[in-house]
Order: sequence, then structure tokens, then C-alpha cells
Amino acid sequence: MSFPKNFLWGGATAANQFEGGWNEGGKGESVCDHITAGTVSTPRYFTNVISSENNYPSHEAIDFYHRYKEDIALFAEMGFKVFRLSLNWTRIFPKGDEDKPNQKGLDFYRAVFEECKKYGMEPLVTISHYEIPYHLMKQYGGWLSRDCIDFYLNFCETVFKEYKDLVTYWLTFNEINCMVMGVGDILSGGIPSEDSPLQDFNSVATKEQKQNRFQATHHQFVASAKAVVLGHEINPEFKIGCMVAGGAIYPYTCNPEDVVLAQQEMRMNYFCGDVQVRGEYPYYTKRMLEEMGGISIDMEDGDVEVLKQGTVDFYSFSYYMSTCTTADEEAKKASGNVIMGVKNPYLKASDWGWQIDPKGLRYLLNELYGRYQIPMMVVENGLGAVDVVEAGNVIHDSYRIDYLREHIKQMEEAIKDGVDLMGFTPWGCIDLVSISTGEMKKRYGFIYVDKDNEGNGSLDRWRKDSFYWYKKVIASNGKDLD
Ligand code: BGP
Repeated sequence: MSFPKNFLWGGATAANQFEGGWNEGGKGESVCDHITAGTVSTPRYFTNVISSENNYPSHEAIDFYHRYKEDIALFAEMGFKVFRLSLNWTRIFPKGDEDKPNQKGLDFYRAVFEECKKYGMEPLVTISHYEIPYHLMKQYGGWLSRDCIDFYLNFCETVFKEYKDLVTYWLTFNEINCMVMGVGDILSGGIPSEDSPLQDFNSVATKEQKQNRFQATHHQFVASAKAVVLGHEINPEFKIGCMVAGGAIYPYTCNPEDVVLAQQEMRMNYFCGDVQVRGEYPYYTKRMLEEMGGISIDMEDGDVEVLKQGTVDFYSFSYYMSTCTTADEEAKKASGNVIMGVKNPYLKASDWGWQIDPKGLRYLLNELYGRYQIPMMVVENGLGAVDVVEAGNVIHDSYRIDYLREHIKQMEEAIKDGVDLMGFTPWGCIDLVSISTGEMKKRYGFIYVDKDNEGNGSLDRWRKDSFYWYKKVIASNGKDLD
């Protein structure tokens, strides 16, 4: 048997993309409640004023807030051992800087976790998933301000104590490296902004933007490390992980220029992990920051020690695709750009331009495990695709099954290689709002949600073919993949 006996099979979600109930139960406004819907060709916008003219997908999302019992029952039917979800910070601290939490918010998550436990499902809780209180962004400057560290820790202390007997697995920040790469300026960093489109991965940043990103990320590193220490004090059984946006990056050719460039770009995988797993900035930091135009990170006395103390128990990451890189501008143009890189002639891409590469997952798992030697978990993976509903509300999503099957096979190979892999939670186990485009049309789920891009639909849930397939995969502990 390749998958270990207690392998954590499950699925993943995030509050702002599936919870809805944005102004119910005393919840405050999150930054993402100010972000409009877009499409693959129209960017999402951040607006300071919430206007009834715009469509803000987080407001209703797929309404897990009111339907959590039905949804968790469906996850249980598939046999989930673990369910990854995130907390809406503003449900518990509506503005973010209060001393006392909002009881109704605490009650909601308690009810959700108890529902999971009823079915023997472990919650895997992302404390902050692309979500920061709007007030903290406006009043303090988001994660650019050190004040956020204390607000975050107050939030952590509250939830660690409140749920210490219900939750064992925690992730401090979702895709912490996205802050450094730019998409996080508004989403994860809450770095103040006037009304503006969300940045894309390929945009060129100014020196000031880069400076802010690294500074804000440093504050998150310190916050994460302090949270790890605090969590272990509150319950030594807690397993607290980091979460990094993963991707394999290959040289486009065997030209050593491309090879060295790819090696450097792979640091997008390592930079944050190096700090959060090893407890210190990596050896290449000084030169890397110098070459970015002379960026410097302000640290306070004690930060170095805090990072050393608060190293994580496991490493988790998302994996959707691989990309290629080349130093040759002409080759770049000729090959055509895809997300974050150059088109790989050996791979096919999804309708959203994400290159599908199951072997890249085995490659990355080996690279990461070889570097860190701590348990690994793949907490996001999947195919964003358009689904067609046929008569009787059936959805034949064989393309999604193919995608997941091939990735599971490669995880199995990695386990055979010797990687200590704890679990797998494919993304958007129930259809939800896409973070990059704000659409419903880009679906990942085993469960179809009847809602379209304009917000029309019954919100009914229907089982796709992949639902029955994944149920078999879990029941056979990864043996039956047909
Ligand atoms: C990750 C995020 C998720 C999720 C996923 C898929 O980067 O952590 O929140 O949405 O990507 O991306 P998208 O929704 O843009 O297809």
C-alpha cells in the first residue's frame, strides 16, 4: 500500500470564496468584500465604496453560511477525513482591532467544527486566507504596519483557545509567498490602495511596491512564528503549518542561462518556506534584494530569535501547474506567455492558461521534502473548468477526474520516493468563486453549485461524476483510481 494508513484525504475551501453571509451575525467588512467580480479578460476591481451597481462575489458566494450542514454531509458522503476551510477574521473581530471577539462569529465556527467532528472529519483551518479586515487596511495600512502582528495574534489566541479541543491542524497564512509576488498587495496584504484593478502575476512592480511587499511579508513571518509558539503553548498537540503557492519552474532550454534563471525563480517556492521551516532568511536574500533595486527589510530587535523559535510543524502548498522560464527575450515572445512564464511545448493548458503537469507535482514534492525534511501536505490542486449540466442535473466531468487521477498517481510516486506526505485536499471540493477572476464559471468542485457569473441560480448542490469517483478513491485509500 502506497498511501499511509492515516492519509488525510479531503477537500479545500476559503471563507471569502464560499461562505457568503458577508454582513450577518455581526460580521464586519473584509477587504475582499470590496472586490468586484471579473472574468478571464476583465480584471477584478477593488472599490473603497461598496456600491449596489457592482457585483461583489464574496457577499453571497455559495452561501455555506446557511448551508454548512448540507455541505458537510456531502463531504462526509465522499468519505472526507479532513476539510480545509478558513476563518473570516471579520466574523470574529469585525474591525480587527477590538479586544473582545464577536460571540456570534465564534458560535458559527464552533457549529461548523462540531458538524465536521460528527462525521469524524478533521478541520484544517487556515487562519488567514486572502482576507484582512477592511478597517485594518484603512486605519493602519494593513500588513505594512507592525500593528497588524498584535491584532493577528489576538485573533489567533482567541481561536486557539476557543477551538483547542476541536481543531488540531492549522495554517497561519494562505499562500504567503503571493504577497511577495504581487497578487497579494490588496488580497493578502491589505496594503492600502485607491480603487484599482487587482495586480496580475506578470505585472512589473515598482521598487516601492517591492519594498512594501517584502516589509509586509516580514510582518507576516513574525506574526506566523509568534502564532506557532503561542499555539503550541495553548495545546502542545496542535500541528501548525505554513502554506505556500507552489509551482514547478523549468528551464526552457538546456542553455545554462535558462538553467540558472530557473533555479533562481524556483525561490518563489523556497523563500517563505526557508524562513518558516528553517527559521531564518535564506543565504541568497541579501543579493536578491540588492538586485531588486536595493530593497531593505526593517527588523526589530528580537525578530531574528522569534523566527527561529516559531518554525512550523509541517509544510503545505498549493499545486496547479508548472511553467518554463528563459533568459532569451525572443524565445519568450515566440513561445507565448502563460501564467508566470513561457509556454511548455510538452504540456497542455486549462481554459484559463494554467499548464497541466502532474509529474511536476512529484518533482516539487521531492525538491521540497529534500530541502525541509518535515511532513508535507498538498492542500490545493485541481482543474478549473467549465461544466455542462445535462438533463437530470448530471455533470460528466471526466476531464476533472483525469486531472486529479494523474496528480494522485504522482503523489504516490513521491511517497514511493520516500516523501512523507500527510494528506491531500483538492481545491474547491464544492464549486466556489474563483479568486483570480471572481467567476463562478471556473469550477473545481466534486459538487456542482447552481449559480452563474451574474449571481443567478437556485444554489442547489448536485453531485458530479467526480463526486462518485473521489468517494471510491478515498474508500480504497488511493488504490482504485479508475
Ligand atoms: C489559490 C488560492 C485559492 C484558489 C486557487 C484557485 O491560489 O489559494 O484561494 O482560488 O488558487 O485559483 P482561482 O480561483 O483563481 O482559479
